[in-house]
Amino acid sequence: MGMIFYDMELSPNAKRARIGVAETGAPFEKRQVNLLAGEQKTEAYRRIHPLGRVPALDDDGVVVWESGAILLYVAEKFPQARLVPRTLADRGHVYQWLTFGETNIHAYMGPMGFQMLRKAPDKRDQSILERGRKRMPEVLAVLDRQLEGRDYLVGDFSIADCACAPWLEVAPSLEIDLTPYANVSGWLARMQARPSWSA
Ligand SMILES: N[C@@H](CCC(=O)N[C@@H](CS)C(=O)NCC(=O)O)C(=O)O
Repeated sequence: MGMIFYDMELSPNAKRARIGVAETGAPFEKRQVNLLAGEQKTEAYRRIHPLGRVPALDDDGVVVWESGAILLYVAEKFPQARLVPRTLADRGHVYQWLTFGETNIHAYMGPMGFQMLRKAPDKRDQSILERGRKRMPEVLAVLDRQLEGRDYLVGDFSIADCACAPWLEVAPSLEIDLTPYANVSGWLARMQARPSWSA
């Protein structure tokens, strides 16, 4: 059966995991889950992901969901892809940025994306949008400092980059300006140039 990746083309969370899966070079089948039609909430799909979300990975019956967990899973399953560094110190830093992608980037941008993309303008919760726009400059400044003199977050490309970059691609549509963060913009362009970005 191989790997089946439950996906949604436009979802930054799905993209975080999809990049890592694609970087392994192993074949995988993408199955689109139509979030706008509510397919994620069907009984059948909840047997894959009990919360009814994307992404999820089914690797020959081993089902893993949460994009960070999928990234860690494929990094361990395909060591030849070198998705995590060799030294424990560097791996510690990769795990730090992997978690940062969830607890800082997705934590603000995920709820903003939901308001902007899924709700009519007059139904949007402005407090969620304001909170994100207030907090993201600090998050971006931290990323920008980390990327000073580095091509990727922990030196070589790793799952940390997969976890952090996809949400930033949609920053302009959430009225978050990336132009003050030149290192972040350069790194995002490097990520977008990798074949896995459009896998
Ligand atoms: N922390 C989860 C977040 C997953 C998530 O929120 N996915 C969104 C798409 S970006 C989703 O499936 N939403 C559908 C819904 O909640 O109905 C991860 O990183 O996998």
